[in-house]
Amino acid sequence: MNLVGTQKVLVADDDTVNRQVLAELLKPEYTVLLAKNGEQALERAARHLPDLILLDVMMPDMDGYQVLRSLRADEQTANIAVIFISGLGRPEDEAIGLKMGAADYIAKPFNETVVMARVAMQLQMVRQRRMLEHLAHVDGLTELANRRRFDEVYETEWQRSRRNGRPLSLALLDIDSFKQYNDHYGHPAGDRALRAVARAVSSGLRRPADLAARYGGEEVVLLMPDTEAAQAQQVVSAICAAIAALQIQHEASSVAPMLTVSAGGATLNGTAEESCSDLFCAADTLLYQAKKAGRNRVLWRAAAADLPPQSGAQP
Ligand code: GH3
Ligand code: MG
Repeated sequence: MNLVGTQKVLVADDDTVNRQVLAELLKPEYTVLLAKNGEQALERAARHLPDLILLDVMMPDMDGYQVLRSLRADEQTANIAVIFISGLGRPEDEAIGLKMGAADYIAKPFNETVVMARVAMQLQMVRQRRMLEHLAHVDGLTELANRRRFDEVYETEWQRSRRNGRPLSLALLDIDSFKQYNDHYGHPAGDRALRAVARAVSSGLRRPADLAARYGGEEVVLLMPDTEAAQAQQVVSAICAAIAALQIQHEASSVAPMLTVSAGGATLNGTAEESCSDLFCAADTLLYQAKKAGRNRVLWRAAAADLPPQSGAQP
């Protein structure tokens, strides 16, 4: 997500001079991409996902209105902000553009200072919207994804797995004797430990599509699309071992002298008749069993037979 760094502006205009003038104007502050017709605009928009498009209304073959409709029809480009730039200066034309969902409308011949001011304002709004979306999806303490984000992604990934028959692995990870940790070291130390655990979890994930979310107080859920049970179990075991290797002292633990975690996991075999809540419950049951069996271990349903029983650090 582009929360920091230079924002990208795509200028789509069939007139070479207009394109050049706008490009020169914007270049000192933004990364500028150019398109000379509607088709090119759509292609560049899909490829580069600009933050804003300055879109000429009158272009041969595909006009700006058609480009905007196509952008909105594609999930990937649907939310890109668009400012129409048009020689059609009548209020009715402006109204059409705005009704179609354009963020703004600038009449030609344009004033450079006004263009820059309007572009800056739209890009500021884009930044603010992204920041709000980001905050709505992230847990404030651990900076992992939050429960809401997990629910959204889980639903999508579960559907995808059903559609393409690929496996989907899910694990629940819970800190051992964390209540005692808080009681012994205090709540602020507990928060620091939780953040350290979250960092270890994030660094242990292998693929961009993997997701770690804070599910509850000291419980983290891991979602690994397109990952077989054996592979997922290895990833989770490595994460648990990495957490123990942090050597966060835990004198009050009945399990080990350092902070440890337990995990339960399950893999949806793409073709099996299983709902997403069944898969989640399976992982939860395995987590419960891992706790009951003494904690500091990973248990997996349908684990590959050739894997040895997994466990984290030994006391
Ligand atoms: P188990 O090994 O069975 O998981 O035992 P536990 O003590 O970890 O589990 P329990 O459910 O009894 O206690 C969870 C503790 O996690 C209690 C709660 O104070 C602590 N906790 C939950 N969220 C936070 C948090 O945000 N910060 C801190 N410091 N502690 C938290
Ligand atoms: Mg716990």
